[in-house]
Amino acid sequence: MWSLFFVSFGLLVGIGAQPTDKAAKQQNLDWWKTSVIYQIYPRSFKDSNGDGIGDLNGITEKLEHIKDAGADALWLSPIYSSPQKDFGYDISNFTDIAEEYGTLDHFDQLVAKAKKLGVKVLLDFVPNHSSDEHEWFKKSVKRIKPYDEYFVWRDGKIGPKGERLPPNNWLSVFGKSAWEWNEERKQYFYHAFVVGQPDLNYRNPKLRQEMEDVLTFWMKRGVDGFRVDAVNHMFEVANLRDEPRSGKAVPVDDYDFLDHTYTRDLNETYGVVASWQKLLDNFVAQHKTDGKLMILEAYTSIPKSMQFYSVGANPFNFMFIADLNQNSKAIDFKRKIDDWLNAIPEGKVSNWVVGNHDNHRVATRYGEKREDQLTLLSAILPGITVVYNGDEIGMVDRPFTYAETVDPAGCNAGPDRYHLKSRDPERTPYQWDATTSAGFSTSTKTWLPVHDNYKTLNLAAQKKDAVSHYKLFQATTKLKKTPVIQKGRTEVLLAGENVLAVVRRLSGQGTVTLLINFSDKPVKVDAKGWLNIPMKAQIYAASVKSGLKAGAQVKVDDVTLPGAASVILYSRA
Ligand SMILES: *[C@@H]1O[C@H](CO)[C@@H](O)[C@H](O)[C@H]1NC(C)=O
Ligand SMILES: *[C@@H]1O[C@H](CO)[C@@H](O)[C@H](O)[C@H]1NC(C)=O
Ligand SMILES: CC(=O)N[C@H]1CO[C@H](CO)[C@@H](O)[C@@H]1O
Ligand SMILES: [Ca+2]
Ligand SMILES: [Ca+2]
Repeated sequence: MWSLFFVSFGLLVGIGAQPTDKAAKQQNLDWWKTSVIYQIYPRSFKDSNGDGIGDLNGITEKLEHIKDAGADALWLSPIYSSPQKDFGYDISNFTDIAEEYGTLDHFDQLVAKAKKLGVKVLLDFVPNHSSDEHEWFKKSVKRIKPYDEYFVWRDGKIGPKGERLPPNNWLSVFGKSAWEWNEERKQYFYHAFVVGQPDLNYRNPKLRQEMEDVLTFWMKRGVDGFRVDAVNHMFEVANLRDEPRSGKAVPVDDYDFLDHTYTRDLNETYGVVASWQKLLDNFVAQHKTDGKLMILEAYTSIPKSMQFYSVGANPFNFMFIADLNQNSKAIDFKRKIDDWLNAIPEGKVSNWVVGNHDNHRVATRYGEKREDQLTLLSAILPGITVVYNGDEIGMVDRPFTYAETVDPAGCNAGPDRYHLKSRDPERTPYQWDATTSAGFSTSTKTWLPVHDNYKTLNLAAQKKDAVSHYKLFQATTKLKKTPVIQKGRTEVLLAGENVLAVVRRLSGQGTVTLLINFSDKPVKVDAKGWLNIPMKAQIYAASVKSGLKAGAQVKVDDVTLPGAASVILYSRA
């Protein structure tokens, strides 16, 4: 049924999908418009040499999987030289590879194979901070010019008893003061994240030039763009004002104790982002390459996100992580999606982040019954889908004890609260098959333990099963390549109190409709009456636990949706 259906559906793929003008064909300037970006967490993806840690050669070995899943691009979480205090987000050389991950040659081989497969490669760019083991920081400590000004240094305050105190009350994202005393320089340095991640000083023009050179270095090595880490943390106010209390009931050294009005979302950020975008665009113009994508991580409000579009960049849309969850109702989804789509400036591309390495896995956040909901929703909505490795097979969080915890966010929170902060549960090794360490490593000792459900939950098994999360994922990536999804009109509607509907229509190309049942009980939907979609429709794809079969004909004015089910219908008209 599946393959038959794909044959007929496949006929539609490609109609109108070819760029008409010749120049656009040679230089694909906005290849990301309806793409699927697949995030790889290198430490946990594939270990090629049996040391229990994922590496570049492991990724290269498995690149066909990205292609097979139907993703257009991969984004690598940091692979740079690093003492790994924050697992790669503490970088000691922005233009070299971490020893345990491989070498620049291995990187070049990875990029070459990806290009051959037609998969774009995005890197994680981490501008806010370096590692305290970076040469710049070592020189900054010694006040060697020009490095002395590369970081955010301040004198301490003198307390009532003559004791030394940090310059102000600012807190680190991972808890406790954001200031660390340096005995050699006799000053405090600011670190928004862990102590080993001193913040870079973007008020220094030389530092800004260095970071632009980093972007150019990687573009010359063939990367297709960057995912920019923690961009809204780039600037802090120069006058170091204390931040106000949030009023939240959390410990005084918890990040959420304060409102971060002076250390986040400063408007100087947009100027720097604009200069990077220009650098990328100039590179593309000069070297006649495909477009370079810059996509920004900023957990912030819609207006502040939209401001990034106005300087030519793309902000991540985190609504499925930050604003919505398994308790949200159909109307909550509709409102949030409408807010975002209505705010996006004309001609800009939206994106939908399903999961990442900083948040619980989507299958855990949304629960067993609803775990496919976001796969279908992100596929039908216009724009880019961003998925985290393992989500395509429905991997779930692994519970950790405090003793097993290695993530600094968890360790800093202590034994009573680590489970609220730790990101280890969503970072366990990828489950390839039922062999040793889930096929991730030949070693039984891996940097994080493998989830013990790997014998049944793994990619190899899901490729064999007639119905699986993986098969469903593949169906949705195919769907994204159809003209109706690439160009069709979008309507986000309710079809009764508990049913969210997304309808995409393109004249002559058909109608694609997603229905999500937000109640756990079956509901009957008159999709004809509520949504005015054509009477003749079939099921294109449905959530795994729904029991609905792809290819089955549907009576559109009388659809029965099983409890918690999500289903995509396709009509030719
Ligand atoms: C970083 O690595 C590069 C190799 O790409 C090397 O040439 C350079 O000297 C290193 N820089 C620092 C500051 O250690
Ligand atoms: C940032 O905001 C301040 C105060 O609102 C304003 O004076 C300044 O011009 C703004 N800077 C930029 C780069 O927009
Ligand atoms: C989603 C994401 O990549 N978050 C990162 C933000 O930055 C901090 C510090 O670099 C990392 O710890 C997070 O993983
Ligand atoms: Ca390894
Ligand atoms: Ca900063």
